[in-house]
Amino acid sequence: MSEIVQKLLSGQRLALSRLITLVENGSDKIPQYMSEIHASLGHAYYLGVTGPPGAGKSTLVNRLIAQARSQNLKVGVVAIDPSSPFSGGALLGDRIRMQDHAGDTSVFIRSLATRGAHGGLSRSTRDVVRLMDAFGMDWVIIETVGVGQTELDIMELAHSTLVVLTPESGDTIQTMKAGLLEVADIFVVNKSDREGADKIVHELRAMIEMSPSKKKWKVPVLKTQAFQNQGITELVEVLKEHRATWDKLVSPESQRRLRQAELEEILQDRFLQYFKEALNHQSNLASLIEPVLLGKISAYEGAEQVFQEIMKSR
Ligand SMILES: Nc1nc2c(ncn2[C@@H]2O[C@H](COP(=O)(O)OP(=O)(O)OP(=O)(O)O)[C@@H](O)[C@H]2O)c(=O)[nH]1
Ligand SMILES: [Mg+2]
Repeated sequence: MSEIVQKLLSGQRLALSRLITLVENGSDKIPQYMSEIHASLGHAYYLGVTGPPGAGKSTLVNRLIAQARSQNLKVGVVAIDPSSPFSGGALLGDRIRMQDHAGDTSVFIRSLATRGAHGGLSRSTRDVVRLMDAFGMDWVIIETVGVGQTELDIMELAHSTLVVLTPESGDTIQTMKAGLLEVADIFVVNKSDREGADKIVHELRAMIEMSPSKKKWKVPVLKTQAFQNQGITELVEVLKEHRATWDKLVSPESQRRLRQAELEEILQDRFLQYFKEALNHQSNLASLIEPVLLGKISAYEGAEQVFQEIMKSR
């Protein structure tokens, strides 16, 4: 086993930090490291927190960290901004309002920058979350901004997903209906000190009632005021309940599907990488794609010829 992974498994923060940087930079060592930590996974509770910009997600996460710490649990946080994958960590730093826990060695907060990471944001996030799990975190919280497809993909990773909305989120709810229902295990209407909170709560409950979901879990809708620490203990209770029922909610088939999807994604990348390397070394491949680059034949035709050529030469 690599030295850095040994250090990670023995709880050294510097190793965790370095490994996350390697994920961000798309290091070719990562597949090996992920394989090495595989047997150490499965301890942590993965909690996804998503919702529109400024809804109060980080403030809420800050409160959740405090709750977890009061039970002496170790917490890792990954904050992601899919809308600006090239912004790096600096800008993201501003988004994080979890400074209360900056000096706590049982809390590790990291904004995820994804410069050059292959396989996209959801893969990098998955790897970072697993590193935190292997490190020994009891909770790993994943904060993403937005409620689009990227967030949905990322949230597949979580045991429980919180969708944080505010009294101003009426339009989001109307336009995102199906997506929100698909992703949310729990709705939180934060900033409930503001006018219109009850209206949003009713809208969400009506939407949940009407959805033909076969879920064994009735999605709760809670009100919070994260900045005042209101509604947080209730939220933690609901999270515990969801976690406790999780085994019954998630079928082995859906777990298999997720793993298969991950496998296919990795294989797809491997094949693409193989093709790109082959292109550099085999001039016959370069001449096969030239007509595509010139626009003379379709990309389909060129791809088929390349595929046949690669298969033949193996
Ligand atoms: N009125 C009110 N303001 C709140 C509440 N919770 C958080 N805020 C404020 O809302 C603003 C945004 O909070 P954040 O926690 O940064 O929100 P966020 O969803 O993480 O924001 P992004 O990560 O930038 O999308 C801050 O000024 C908070 O102080 C609340 O319950 N009521
Ligand atoms: Mg935030």
